Amino acid sequence: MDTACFERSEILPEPELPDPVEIIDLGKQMARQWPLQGNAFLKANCCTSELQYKQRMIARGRIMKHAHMGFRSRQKSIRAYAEIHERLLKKGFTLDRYGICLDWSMGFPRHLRSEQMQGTGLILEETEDFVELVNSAPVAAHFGDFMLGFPAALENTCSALSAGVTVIGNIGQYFTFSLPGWKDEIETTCSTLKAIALMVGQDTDILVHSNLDDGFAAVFEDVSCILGAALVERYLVEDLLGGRIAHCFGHHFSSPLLRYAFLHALAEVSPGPGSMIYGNTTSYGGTDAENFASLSAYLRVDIAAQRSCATGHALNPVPVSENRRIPDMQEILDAHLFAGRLCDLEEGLVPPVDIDAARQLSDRLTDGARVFYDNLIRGFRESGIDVENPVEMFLTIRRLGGRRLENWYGPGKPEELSERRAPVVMSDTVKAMDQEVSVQIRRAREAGADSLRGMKLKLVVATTDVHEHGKRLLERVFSSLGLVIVDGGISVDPDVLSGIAESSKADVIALCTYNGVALTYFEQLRDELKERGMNLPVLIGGQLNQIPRNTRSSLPIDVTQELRDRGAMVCPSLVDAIPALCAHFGRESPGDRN
Ligand code: B12
Repeated sequence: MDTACFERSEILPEPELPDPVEIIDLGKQMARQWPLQGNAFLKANCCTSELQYKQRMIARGRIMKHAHMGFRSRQKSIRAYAEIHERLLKKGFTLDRYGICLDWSMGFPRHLRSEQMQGTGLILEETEDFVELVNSAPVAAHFGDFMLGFPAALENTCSALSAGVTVIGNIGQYFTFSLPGWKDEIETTCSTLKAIALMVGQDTDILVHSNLDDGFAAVFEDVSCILGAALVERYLVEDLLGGRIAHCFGHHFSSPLLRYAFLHALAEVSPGPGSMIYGNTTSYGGTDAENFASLSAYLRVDIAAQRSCATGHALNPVPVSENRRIPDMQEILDAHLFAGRLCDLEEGLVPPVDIDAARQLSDRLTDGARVFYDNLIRGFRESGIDVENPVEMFLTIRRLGGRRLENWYGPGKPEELSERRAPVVMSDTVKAMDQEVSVQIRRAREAGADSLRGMKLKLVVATTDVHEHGKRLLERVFSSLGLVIVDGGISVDPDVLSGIAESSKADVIALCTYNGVALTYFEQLRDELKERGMNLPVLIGGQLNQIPRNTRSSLPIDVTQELRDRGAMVCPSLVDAIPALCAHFGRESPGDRN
């Protein structure tokens, strides 16, 4: 096959890129100044790293547990770190690790942080703050969000090592996440590579974590390409940088067979212990009671998978409030009590999947992944990329993005009349999205969407952050309802979005927002539009909440009314856009007739 799919100069137009040898040397030299320190977890378990601890747990056949925590307040996080562990212990259950969900403003270098738009996560100002948090209980700390992959990668990694943290990520986020207003990809790349080199330069094995679902797993339609991405990341971290990778996956894996088979396939292609297996968060869409069923469904599979193939991935029972907002302490505790009890009850039960079918699926995944990996390396080489240069490799993968990588290097057969390939193993995200599109089209038509047909309304669809499923849903539904769709971008800044709306002569903006920045973002967008003399209707949906600035509150609060007061067309669900559009453009919707 012809694998030279792009010109080097299109993707790497810089006349010169930083020298990777210098970057790696600098990072490694810093290890003397920033050596790994001890902490409560390492001391209590008499181990040098979480890797050593994981290997011990694998040998003992004990399944590890992970709790993700992301409160804004440092004091509350410290309390929760100690209390969740203690209360579980009293009930006879163990918690092995906490995932600390930093705020996205933490991705910015320290001196720029205070001016940034804040999300909902934890802000740790100084190294001492990392140290205090991590020593609040003898539980391993995992720092994976807004660490590697951001301009502050190096300074955050220094702080984490000083707190005795031995699993740091997140390579997945390097490839897909952006910070508002930050355009310097070279600085981001250098900081990330230096941070990895600093980890590699330690006397102990520090695991370089990657959450595949933060990376391309959300975008790829073919699961074998997701596994292929794990192979590529392993090559980057282990072969090029001399580190050790630990993968995580799970948000988008809903089908029991696929979830189970993927773990086995991952163990085959990337044998080092994994970090954690993330809860199937995309299946949380209902009430708490409904979400408990989702929790149970994926935990049963994960327990069975660990019993048949111990990989050291810690199970992550996600609290059932996940789809409403950041879970509170009691909700985290409840999910863990549920998981602890379920582990006991599952003892001796047969796995909830067909083992032979899982084995076959796992083989298909590994075969497809290897084709993806080989195609990508060959294709990059043929396009003039130095595949042994980590700066070039990291930047090229990030700049090409998931769609092109999958369409060009995927193992599936190319489809006629499209750039896509038929997936070897179709992702659960695609299946769920196809179903949701039909449901939403039907509901929208019932709500009177046909009266908008023929108007050729031009709708710019954008997201304020990495969450793009809502955007894709809107694009597909509204285009089949006869609207003209303009791509407003993912993680797009308000000034850029207003520019797109102006140049495309759009009639409406549809904005999806999830990161707890709804109000600030909307205000900035409205100001930008005003400056351009535009007064476009803006539909907005997703997670319409925010932590008010200068507050002691740790959880975001709903800002629906504030958005309405400022003129936004708030849409709790997609179908709410129909009466709003009908009213604005003077069309009658069925509701008007009642
Ligand atoms: C999938 C997911 C991810 C994926 C996203 C993958 C991708 N490329 O899209 C990944 C794993 C990458 C991810 C990352 C993060 N996530 Co997330 N994620 C989710 C999750 C599970 C689903 C969101 C989703 O896509 N839903 C699918 C859409 C189609 O459904 P929906 O939202 O219900 O949409 C309906 C309506 O809302 C409406 N709608 C939505 N938007 C719009 C817009 C308009 C105009 C209209 C008309 C209608 C409309 O239409 C739909 C149909 O009716 C939610 C939790 C949950 N279960 O909901 C958390 C969640 C949104 N994430 C959250 C967070 C905090 C993050 C991170 C910041 C975590 C971190 N620290 O790393 C990062 C984001 C980093 C960044 N740079 O932005 C929080 C947000 C918290 C809050 N605001 O209170 C949530 C709620 C989870 C939680 N409880 O902590 N996430």
